Amino acid sequence: MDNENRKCGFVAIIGRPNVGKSTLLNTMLGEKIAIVSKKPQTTRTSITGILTKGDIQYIFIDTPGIHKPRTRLGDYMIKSAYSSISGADAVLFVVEADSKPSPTEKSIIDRLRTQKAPVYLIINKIDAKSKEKLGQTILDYSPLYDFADVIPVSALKNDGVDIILDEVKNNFTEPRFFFPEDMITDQPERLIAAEVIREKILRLTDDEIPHGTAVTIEDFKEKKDLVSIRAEIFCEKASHKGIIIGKNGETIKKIGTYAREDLEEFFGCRVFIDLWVKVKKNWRDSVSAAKNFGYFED
Ligand SMILES: Nc1nc2c(ncn2[C@@H]2O[C@H](COP(=O)(O)OP(=O)(O)OP(=O)(O)O)[C@@H](O)[C@H]2O)c(=O)[nH]1
Ligand SMILES: [Mg+2]
Repeated sequence: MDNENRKCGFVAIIGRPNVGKSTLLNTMLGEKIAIVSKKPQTTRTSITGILTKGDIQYIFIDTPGIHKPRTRLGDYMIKSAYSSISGADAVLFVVEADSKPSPTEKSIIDRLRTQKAPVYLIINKIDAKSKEKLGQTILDYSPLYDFADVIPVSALKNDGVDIILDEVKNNFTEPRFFFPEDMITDQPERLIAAEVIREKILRLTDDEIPHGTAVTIEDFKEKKDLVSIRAEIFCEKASHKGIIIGKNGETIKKIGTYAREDLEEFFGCRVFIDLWVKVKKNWRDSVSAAKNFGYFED
């Protein structure tokens, strides 16, 4: 094999919550590794997605949306997002096609000034916004930073996303691959299972509950053609527990069924999921509890 022309590079994806960063990552990879929801602050940790195309290996870092943190978990999410910019070969700054730059976006831009990697302004959700709004967004953002390029896309409809791949690779200098060619993420399978279950909770319950939810995998067994998972869902209040379980256990049943369907596709085999719901008050502000859920590093 001729490895001479190989190049790889790190690409950080950053932006306010809910602009479509994780959707963009999944679309670029052609595979769903990051959970997505209508609710802001879906992504909690930085997630690595790997795409190898011919001689080029892209290592994407999807980050939690930048917001004003109100809990220790929130603090950790912001730290995690910003730390993935350092060392990146390129940064994708994702905004929506109809948004005026908010104070959050301006603070992200200030942060970007302190680093050297080229920043691409990715204007997402063009499928849902008018051309005028897109034009206005370009006018609003362009003066704020010396962007390497401005790329309008629809992450959802896979429109314009190839342009990102074509452009960012020009910044790659590392003459090798960091990961095996068939690897798509460095996330352990257990973590993916926990995240998929958390995504279904976000989808099936109302606003208040999801942010106080964590999922741990207590048992993960791989047999011949079956993955057997026992997971615990932690919520902050007894009333939340009732909502997650639902009338006659209907909600928890759906959470399990939808998660199983996704994970069967991801693992390529049958999956069995056993779900338990527990209450743990204020875990988002407790360092020890949040550490247990895998959110803080030491
Ligand atoms: N119409 C439209 N919706 C999109 C597009 N990309 C993402 N969305 C939707 O926007 C919502 C948020 O998407 P996510 O990918 O979870 O956003 P995120 O930026 O990762 O959010 P956080 O993890 O909370 O920071 C979801 O409902 C997506 O389906 C797009 O190109 N067009
Ligand atoms: Mg996300």
